[in-house]
Amino acid sequence: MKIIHSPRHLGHSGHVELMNGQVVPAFEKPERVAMILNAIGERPFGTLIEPAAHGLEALLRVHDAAYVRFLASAWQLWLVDGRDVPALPSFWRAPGMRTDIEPESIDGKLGHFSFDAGCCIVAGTWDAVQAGADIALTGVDLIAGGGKSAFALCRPPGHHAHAATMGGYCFINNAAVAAQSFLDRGASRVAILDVDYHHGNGTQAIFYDRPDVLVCNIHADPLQEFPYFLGYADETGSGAGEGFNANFPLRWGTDYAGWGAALDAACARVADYGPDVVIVSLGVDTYKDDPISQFKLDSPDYLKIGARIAALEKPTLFVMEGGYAVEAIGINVANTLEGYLQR
Ligand code: Q9C
Ligand code: ZN
Repeated sequence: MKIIHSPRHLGHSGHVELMNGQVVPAFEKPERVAMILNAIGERPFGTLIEPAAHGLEALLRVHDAAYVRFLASAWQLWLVDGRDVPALPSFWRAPGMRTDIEPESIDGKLGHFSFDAGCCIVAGTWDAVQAGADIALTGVDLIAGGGKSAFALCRPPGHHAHAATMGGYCFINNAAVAAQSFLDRGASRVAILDVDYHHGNGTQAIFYDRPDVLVCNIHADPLQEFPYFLGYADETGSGAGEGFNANFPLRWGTDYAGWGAALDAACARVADYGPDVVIVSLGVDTYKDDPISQFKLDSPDYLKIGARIAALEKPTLFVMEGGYAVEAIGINVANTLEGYLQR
């Protein structure tokens, strides 16, 4: 399996986030990728490759032009306002306020284009985000060219990002960009299977009214967990997309018995759909010792996840999302890929 990686992710490093009423060091940090590379390097997995540059065209198929313009310019605008610490949003609209105006002020723009304070922006953020999208698109190249599988080692993650909104550590929705790119290259049906602990609200929203992308999400119940305001079981798609979104919310404390049953149900939906390609939004924050999560999966369980996905017998692009137990993230990712390859 080709592993697509770029050191440019190192340019993005959020300094802090808010948790339990406190400012704490960011959980989404560069060490995550280093640990994954270490674990993969210890197994006979195939080759590490660098992404090819793809430009912004494919991003603009999924994201609003004004949002992409904002991401590309936010750090410079923040500096112009005299600050030299990382940028962070802290103002959001309430229902009833104006949504049609992008403020001039960088603080207003940060709120306009975000839904939480989970996305720090530093000097290297936009470059890292572009590299991440190039990584996903290089994975599309490999599979569109006849490859059976690939692993897009994206960082920062993407599945919380909407068409014009960052949040949950995510800026550009790498999985959504890849899905649209498969369609643009001739695929007629793409399935996205999101196994990250958190609901992939951005991915769901981007494809919610469309039948050409099936989105299946297995995640912590939003009654209990971020992103709170999307990811419920009654969200099944709208209009032409009705029936092409499936959510499997699970309560805190779920172990592999419960989680694996949801994976079987989600995989049955994917198989029924008959996609040309499967994109796996691969988060391993379902792990028992994840510092911000409440599921109970153990490292050997990820071998089973990989094997279950392989049983779909579809070309498969794995796209990295979350996972914050740095000491185990590499083993858990490598186990997923090994389970997939060994079936
Ligand atoms: N400060 C992904 O896994 N914050 N994003 C939770 C802790 C949001 C996770 C509270 C977590 C976002 C890609
Ligand atoms: Zn997550």
